[in-house]
Amino acid sequence: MNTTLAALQDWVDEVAKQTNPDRIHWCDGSDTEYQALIQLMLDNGDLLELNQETHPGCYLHRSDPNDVARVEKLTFVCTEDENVAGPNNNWMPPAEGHAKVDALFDGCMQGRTMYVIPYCMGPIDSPISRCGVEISDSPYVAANMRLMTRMGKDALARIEREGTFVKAQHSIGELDPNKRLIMHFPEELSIKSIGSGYGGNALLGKKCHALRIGSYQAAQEGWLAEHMLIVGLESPEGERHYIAAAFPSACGKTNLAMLIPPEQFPGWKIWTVGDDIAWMSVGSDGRLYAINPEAGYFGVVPGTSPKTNKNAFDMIQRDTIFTNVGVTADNQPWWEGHPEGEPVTDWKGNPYDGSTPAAHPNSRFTVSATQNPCYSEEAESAAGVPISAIVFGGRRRELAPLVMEARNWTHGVLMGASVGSEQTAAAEGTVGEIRRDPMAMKPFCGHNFADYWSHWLSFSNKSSNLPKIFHVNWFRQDKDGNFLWPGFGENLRVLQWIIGRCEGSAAAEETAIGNLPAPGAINLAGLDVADDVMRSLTSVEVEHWREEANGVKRYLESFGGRVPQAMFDELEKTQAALN
Ligand code: OXD
Ligand code: MN
Repeated sequence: MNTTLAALQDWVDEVAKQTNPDRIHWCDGSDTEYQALIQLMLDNGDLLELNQETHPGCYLHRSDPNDVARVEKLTFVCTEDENVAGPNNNWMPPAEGHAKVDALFDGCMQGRTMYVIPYCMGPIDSPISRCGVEISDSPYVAANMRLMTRMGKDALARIEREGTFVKAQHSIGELDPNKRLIMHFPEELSIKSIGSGYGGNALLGKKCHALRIGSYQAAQEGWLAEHMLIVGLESPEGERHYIAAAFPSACGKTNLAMLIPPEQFPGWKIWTVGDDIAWMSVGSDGRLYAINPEAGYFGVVPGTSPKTNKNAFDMIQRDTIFTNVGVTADNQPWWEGHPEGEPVTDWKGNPYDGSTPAAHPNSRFTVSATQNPCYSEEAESAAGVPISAIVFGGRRRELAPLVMEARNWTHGVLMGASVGSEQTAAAEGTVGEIRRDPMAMKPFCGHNFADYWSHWLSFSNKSSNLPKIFHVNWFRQDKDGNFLWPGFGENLRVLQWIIGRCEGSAAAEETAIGNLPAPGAINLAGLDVADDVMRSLTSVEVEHWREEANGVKRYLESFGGRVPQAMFDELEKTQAALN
């Protein structure tokens, strides 16, 4: 017996019987174990050692070239009633889902070690945290889970105490896209994923548990599981506000979570609590409190430089697993946007000839959050951090202003539900196409969006002390494709206005689509943004917004009768004001 919890031991025995591994290893989460996993992967070729003088503790993993992103078309939510999964998910009845995926799992671990990986999503002693156990035949997954979650014996002890855990079964299978399935069974709190070793498909604590299973469970239990960073902003006077912000994948969440204040903001400090996921729950004072269920970052590498994100750049100089970057002649990691060196080998291991990027556009770093220079100790707080503002955003070259504030909670939920964004490389699909991505949860909401919105709306009955809701867009472009707003650290100017709105000190103008910054209300000191550019960033193009409102209405209607009427009523207010 490796655990006192019979339900866990029985499940592990069952999976072992089905998959037939040579060995079973129960992960304890120790440093010795991590080093042994690294050594094993160096020996078997899963990892390559990078230059240990310049990058101590850094390694490179090269994926199968057919396995470099999440695959939404192979991702399913299996619920008894199709309407529970909703039109936003690929659906299968649970019995069929199990049968299909189990056929692939049969005997798949022969010749391999099966890792049993107990993990806790969130601080070990937080009531908001939830646990799971991942079973995987990939040492890469075991090592990454050690960086990304609280993994090992403390998690196991909590699981044994509570008696409940999410069952997360994974195998890389044959890494064959035709034999790949990522199945979620929210009603059973279980996940079965096979055929991929890519982070979002294989590190099951992250998207599969913390978001898909999490969002379903949160709706049952009265909390929120969201695709949001959590950042703390400290003013020179020492006052801290925490903001939770949702952006679609690869839209700069990690950058915003660890931004460096512009030099015109002396004394301001930024604290990162999380860069991708927030679990939030109403506290006894009626405020919304957030924890980051993760303990590490699985961030997009290309573009990371001292100019764009010095904190991230510094953080990944040591003890980092790189996936699918290029390497230089002296074996340093290299990617597009790296400030120095040049690649000699691309992410596939071929000689670099400049015809295609050296690093895959979705190449990633995995690193412990504690290496972040602005890591907040509050990330370990059992109570979580109080959220002052919720921010939604997308990547839109037109239409959406730099920032707007929702009229009230219901309008904020509608704003979140209306998020549209250009597709990025984080998932398979056509990069650049606009798609609706409500609350940046399109790929991650584990149940019907209509029910998810109802759940969001229900929070206005739980408290009158909720955060204000905003929408931002860092990605507006002119006709020639130049960005209108400098972004990166300068985004603090917008966050400062948001905090000012929460405190009642920043000026705004009411418009049909929400409250926009009054002229001069955003601090532009030392920034070279022309007046007319600022005007177009903070004005409402009425005709275009009328079309947008019609598009949002059609989108909401596509979810049928389950959509709460309050969403349509709120949209009508916007439409009436636009007319
Ligand atoms: C991620 C994603 O990896 O959103 O965080 O794809
Ligand atoms: Mn993400």
